[in-house]
Parts: sequence; C-alpha cells; structure tokens
Amino acid sequence: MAAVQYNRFSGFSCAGAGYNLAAVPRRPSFRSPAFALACPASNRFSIGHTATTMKKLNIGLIGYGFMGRAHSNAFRKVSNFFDLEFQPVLKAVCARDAQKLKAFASRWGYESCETDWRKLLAREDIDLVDIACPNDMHKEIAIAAAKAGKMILCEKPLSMNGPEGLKMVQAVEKAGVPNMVWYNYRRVPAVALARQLIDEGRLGRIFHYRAKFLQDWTISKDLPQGGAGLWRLDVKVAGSGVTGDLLAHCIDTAIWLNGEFETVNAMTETFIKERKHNLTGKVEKVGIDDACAFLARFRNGSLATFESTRYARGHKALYTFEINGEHASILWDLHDLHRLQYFEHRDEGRLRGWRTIHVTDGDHPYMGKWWVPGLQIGYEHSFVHQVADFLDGVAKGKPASPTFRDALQTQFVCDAVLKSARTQKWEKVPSP
Ligand code: SOE
Repeated sequence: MAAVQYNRFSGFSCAGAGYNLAAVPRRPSFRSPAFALACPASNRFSIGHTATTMKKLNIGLIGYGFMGRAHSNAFRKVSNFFDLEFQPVLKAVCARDAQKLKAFASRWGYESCETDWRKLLAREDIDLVDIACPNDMHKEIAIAAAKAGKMILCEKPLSMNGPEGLKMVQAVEKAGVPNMVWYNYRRVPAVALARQLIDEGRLGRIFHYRAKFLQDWTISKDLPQGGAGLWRLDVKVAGSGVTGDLLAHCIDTAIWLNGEFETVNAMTETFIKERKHNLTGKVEKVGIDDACAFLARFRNGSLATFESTRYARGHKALYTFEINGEHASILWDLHDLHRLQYFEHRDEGRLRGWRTIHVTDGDHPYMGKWWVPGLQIGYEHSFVHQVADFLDGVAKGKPASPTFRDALQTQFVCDAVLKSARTQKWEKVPSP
C-alpha cells in the first residue's frame, strides 16, 4: 500500500490507493480551505483547524434497518467517550417509506428526512454519506457520493462482487474522499488485542487459521425471501448468501490478522431450493448459498479452514476464530466477545495452559475510554470504535482501515470462493 500523506490545505494524497483531496474542488467541501470560509462557522469544520471546540461533521444516513440503528448509535455515542476533533451531527436520514422514516428520525434524533438518496447527496449540508442499505445499492450510491465529494462509510460487504467493488474503489480514490467499510469485528477490543499479540511476534510463525460463523435463522422452508428484513435471502439484492454476509467478516478479520489469501477451495449448498418472494408473491428459485465451507492457503504459508451456515440449529451468531502459531495460540468467540483465550507454550511447564484474558483493563485496546477495569462492553461498541478511528483518521490525514481498497481484497476472496464452489477446483485469489 502506498504511503499516505496529508497536507492541511489540499488534504490527503496517496499514490494509487489513498486520498487525493485536491483533485476535485467542485463545491466548497471538507477538502478545500474555501470550505471553512464559505460555510457558517457554527456548522462547519476545516481540516487542520485547531479550535478547542469540536467541529461538526454532518451525517447523511441511507437505510434504517439493523445497520442503520447500529451506525446511528455509534455516531451518537462517539463524542461522549472519545476525544476527537470532529463531532458527528445526525443531519439527515434517507429511505423510501416516508412514514417509517419519520419515526426512525424522531427516535434517533435526525434533523431531517429524504426519500430520494440523490437529493441527500445533492445537499450542501451533508459532509459524510453512510450507506446502510442493501448490497445491490452500494455501488451506485458510493460512486455518486464520491462524485459529490462526500466522505463515505459503507456497510459490509463493500459490493455484490469484485468488479463492482473495483469501480467503487476507483471512484473514491479519484475523488480523494475519506472512505471506510463497516467490518466492525476488527474493533472488538479482544480482537484488537489478538492483532497486537500477533504484531509483537508472540505467536511466531503461523501454521493454522480456523474460522466459522454459524447461524440458524433460515432453516424453515416457509420463510420467504426478499423485501425488508429478508433481502439477505434474495441473490439479486444480496449478491450471495453466507459467503458475502458472514464469511466476509471472517475473511476481513483473517486478512487483518494473518495477511493475504493465496488460494481457496470451496463447497456451497442451497438447502431450500425455492421460497416465496415477498415482493412478487411467487415461489421463486433461491440463488444464495445457504452454507459454505472452504479451505485456504495464505501467502505466509499457513493453512486455513472457514465455515459458515444459516442451518446450524442452536447457533445464532457464533463467530469464532482460532490461530495456531509456533509459540502460542489464540481463540476468540463472539458469544463471549470480551474474552481472549491465549495459550503460551513458553510458560513454565507446570503452569502452562489456556488462559482467559478478560479484555476490560485500561491498557487493553479501546478500553481506557469506557468504564473502570473489569466492566465489559459489547457488540455495539465495536461500531463506536470504528467511527472514532475514522474521525481520528480524518483529523490526522490517516485513512482508517478497512478502506474501500482494503475491503476489495475481501470481495476478491469471496469471488474466488464462489467460483471454486462452481468449478470444484482450487482458485487463485488475485493480489489487491
Ligand atoms: C446476518 O444475520 C448478520 O446480521 C450480518 O449481516 C451481520 O453483518 C453480522 O454481523 C451479524 O449477522
């Protein structure tokens, strides 16, 4: 990845992958010094400004489902717990159903509503567009938002597939706008601690990476596909099934902790072949993968297994990963997300064994910002951490990961996995 530099007048610049904020001064925007002068001081910020008060950053959220709530909660909380230059303001929320939208806006404190995302993008008072709607809309909105000079946060997966994702990456890089994808599990403190331990070399050479993400909510054959809440079952909207929805998380974390994938060999299954479609009322073929398991080789020489299904009766969101290194092993489980299991072979023999680290101390990642040692936090905090890192990155001119380009790697792995399931062969994962 090319080095990213920041210039307080022209913004971010980075050969190839990062921000080039000087490139497109279409309107007074957060990228130009004119921005601060042209807009009311009370409602604007200029990057590099050293005011003691927080600068407002106006959010325009698109989509009000589960993720719309998770993101809104993060925007609301972040300034209470983190010391940041920018304070998110819930300026506008956008979705098609005007009545539900109004109710959502009033519950979460959004100042205004839009039922057409193009109108939201055209608004001068929106600095950051947060895409929290179904996958099939990510590309069009992201490209238009980049052209409009907005900062962009996009819900995972980045896109329906790699080629779409590449276009999105090109758009944000051409526009030079800050961007990030909501792969939130990287910001669970125990997962961030795992990364620290690996970076410190405590595991030594990595031999194995093992991940799974198990759910059981689509077992009933009477469950329809499509429409609000069930678009994840409709391949035309979701792009894929568990691969893009759940394995994408496992893949993102794995890339972050263990580096790049080299090759994959996968199998998928669609257990229920037809379901009634909520929008057409007709019984239609199911195009998503209900389950997927794959083998992988990483470029660091380690071997891996990944498994995901929505048919593991009894499991609601069991995301686990285990990493086995030469000197130590790590195990993490989303159902017990504040704990990290750690085995250190170099411990004194008589006392050697798996230890459980309760990741709640002030010197654990992010935890110094919350309560007192021993008091744990949960799922929603990973989103707060992600916003905090993003805003800190904007202030310091350092892109927060995963950027669109980082998330494109995950998209390429997903594509290779689905291809391998079709060809029944090992498939190469292209280098990012
Ligand atoms: C699916 O049920 C889902 O909500 C995913 O879409 C999320 O990304 C995952 O974090 C939890 O499960």
